[in-house]
Amino acid sequence: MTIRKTPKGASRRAFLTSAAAATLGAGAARAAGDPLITEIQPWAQGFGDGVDATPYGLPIEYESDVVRRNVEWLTADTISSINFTPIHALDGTITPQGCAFERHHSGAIDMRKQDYRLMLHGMVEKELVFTYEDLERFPRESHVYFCECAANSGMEWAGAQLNGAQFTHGMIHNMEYVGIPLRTLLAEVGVKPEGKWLYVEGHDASSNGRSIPMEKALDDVLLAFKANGEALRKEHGYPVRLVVPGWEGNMWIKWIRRIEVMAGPVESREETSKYTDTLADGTSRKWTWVMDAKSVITSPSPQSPIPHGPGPMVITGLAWSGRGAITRVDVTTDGGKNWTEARLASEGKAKALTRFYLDLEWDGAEMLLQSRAHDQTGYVQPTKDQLREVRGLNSIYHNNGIQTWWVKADGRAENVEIS
Ligand SMILES: Nc1nc2c(c(=O)[nH]1)N[C@H]1C(S)=C(S)[C@@H](COP(=O)(O)O)O[C@H]1N2
Ligand SMILES: [Mo]
Repeated sequence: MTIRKTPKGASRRAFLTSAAAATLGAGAARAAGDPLITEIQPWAQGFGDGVDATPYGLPIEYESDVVRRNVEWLTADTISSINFTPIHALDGTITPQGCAFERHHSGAIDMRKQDYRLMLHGMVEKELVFTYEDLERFPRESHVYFCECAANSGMEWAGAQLNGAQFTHGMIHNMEYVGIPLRTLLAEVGVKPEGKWLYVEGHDASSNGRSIPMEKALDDVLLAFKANGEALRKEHGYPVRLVVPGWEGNMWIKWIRRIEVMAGPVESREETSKYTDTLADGTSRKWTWVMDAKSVITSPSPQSPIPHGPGPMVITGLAWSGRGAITRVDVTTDGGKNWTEARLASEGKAKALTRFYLDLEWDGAEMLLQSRAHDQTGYVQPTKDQLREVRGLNSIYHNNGIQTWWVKADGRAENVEIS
């Protein structure tokens, strides 16, 4: 077995300092003589903050490294750019909006609900413009869905590159949305028989226009205005965004401005020169909408080393599929020779993140950690080499290959590939 390490160079600079700063091999504190046990601490000798101190709370200062981060060399400016969810430091499945990755083509715009308008037009019986208040009067639904940018793991096609699950897999978030099924609004305007596609655009300067086939629009697409119980954050499309479950993030139009019913697709920039997959023979495949099953171990990982010696430890990660629910996740500690079925924290939900755990008695030896997702269609997450056989080396988008972390005896982990 060959281990291919992350190349030293520009990309290595993205490696977070939290890994280096972590204390390795520390033992559990003992009660006898531990002042934290035997002495009354300052926080027990006075009062804490009153309920008026924090009208809207932020994470405690000791968690201040759990933030979105950028990869500076990736984009020329921060206006048309992306940042990454700190998945290495989160647990459970819901991504707090405050640290959920952002992707903008012309920056996050500032818009008041009063100024919001949504136009439905084209091949419809009656063209209509809706205000935010209008939208609030339609029956609502609530669903948890992941949103993954098609470029997630895109920097890893040519080999192990970025040292951290945040950077290799952090173009993803998973939120509980409240919104109106798009089919409800389409029924309101009345789609003419020749209307087979939608063209959807945002209010931002980029507009990020995309074509969506009518079957998907009538199936599970939502016009969402709440995420994780509160209003969408500005970065995620306040006041209204499109939620296109299981499909690539680019189609999840933020600050949605208009929906045009059309006979065919527009073939806009975002679905021709971008978000297509260049195959081994140099041709490009378009309409790769569904995000195939994928998983990653979030801890241990390069930004989340094992902070203790041999003994009990928790391996954990995330799995998801745009085709339905995750039914099983396997974990290997020896680079794929032996696989153990991980424990799903709760039953997989369709098109939503699933948390998995493997509770391990670690012998202290180095490990080649991988996870492999299975979804309800029977699809099994491929290795990176299996993907390359079909896709070649010139792809950017839709990389759902199996990730390897090389965990050393001192608990540190590195992004590698094995063959
Ligand atoms: N209006 C508009 N919608 C947009 C974009 C944009 O730049 N403008 N970016 C798209 C892309 S490429 C992705 S991956 C998702 C990201 O959603 P997020 O910023 O909430 O993470 O939004 C999509 N919707
Ligand atoms: Mo994206």
